[in-house]
Amino acid sequence: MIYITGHKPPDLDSVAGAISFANFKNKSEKTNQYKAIIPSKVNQETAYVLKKFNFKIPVLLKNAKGKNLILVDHNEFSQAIDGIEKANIIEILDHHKVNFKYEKPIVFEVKPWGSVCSIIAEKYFQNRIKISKEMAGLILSAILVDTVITKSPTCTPKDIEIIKKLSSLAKIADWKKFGMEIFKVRSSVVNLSSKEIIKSDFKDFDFKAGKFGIGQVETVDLGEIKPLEGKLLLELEKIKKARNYHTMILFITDIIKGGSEFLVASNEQKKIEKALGAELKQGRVYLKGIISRKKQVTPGLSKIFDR
Ligand SMILES: [Mn+2]
Repeated sequence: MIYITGHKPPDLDSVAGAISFANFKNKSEKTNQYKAIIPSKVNQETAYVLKKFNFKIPVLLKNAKGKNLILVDHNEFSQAIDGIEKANIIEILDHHKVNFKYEKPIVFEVKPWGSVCSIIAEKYFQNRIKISKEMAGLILSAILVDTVITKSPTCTPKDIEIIKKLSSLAKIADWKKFGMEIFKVRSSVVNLSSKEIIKSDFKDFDFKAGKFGIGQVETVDLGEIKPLEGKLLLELEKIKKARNYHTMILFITDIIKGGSEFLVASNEQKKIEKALGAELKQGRVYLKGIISRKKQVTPGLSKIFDR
C-alpha cells in the first residue's frame, strides 16, 4: 500500500489533493494500491466540501513510520505527518518552495501554480482520465480556497483555466458565488475556540532564529473576528511559551478588502516590525494588500530570521 498525504494540519487543498491524486494514480496505473490518508483532523470547510460532494473523510494515519508515502501540497518535514523521518518517501507533488533533502532520488514535481489540485487536474486532462462530477466539485473547491477565489497573488492563468473546466464538469454555473459559499463556512468562527481558530490553517517554519508558527484565517468580514482579537493574542502568547516558539503570528485576511489584520506574539518585536514593514500596536497591525502567507509573509520573515 502507498499512502498519499498532505501537510499537517491538513487544509482542503491537501485533503482534496490526496484523494484526487490517489484516484488518478489508481485509475491511470490500473491498480488499487494508492490510498489517501489525513495526518490529523480536517478543518470545517474541508468537512463541508467532502460531505457536499459525497466523499468520506480519509482515514487518519497518526504515524507514518515504516510506511510508503507520497506527499502532496508540502515538501518540508516540519509540516509533514508524524513519523516522516522513518517513512519511505517515494514521490512528492507540490506547489510550494522547495526545502527538501533526501538520501535517494525520488519523483519530485513542483509547479508554481495556485493549488496542488490544479496540477492534479491537469494530469487528469493530459492523461484523458475521466473526472466524475463529484471529483470535479472537490478539486474545484480546493483550487477556489487555495487561490482565494482567484484573488490571491499565487493564482495563475493556468488555475483560472482549470477552474473554468472543472466548473463545467461539476455543473456549477457560478464558481465565484460557489467560492463565497465555501469561504462563509471557512470563516465561520462561531463554533470555534481561540486555539481552533489559530490552528485551523497553521504552519510551522524552522528559521535559523527559531521556530515560527504562522496561522491564517480568511474571512469575508473582518468585523466578525475583531471582538475576539484580545483572546486570540493571549492564546498566541500561551502557545508560544508552551511550545517554545520564537514567534507566533495569526493573520486574519479580509478577502473582499484584500488586506490582513496581523496578531503577533514574538521574542523580537522590533525585528518582526522590520519584516512586516509596519509598527505593531499592542501586538496588532492591519496591512493593506497582504493576503498570502507563502508569497508575502514568509519571504519577509525568512530574510530577517533565517540568515
Ligand atoms: Mn496548497
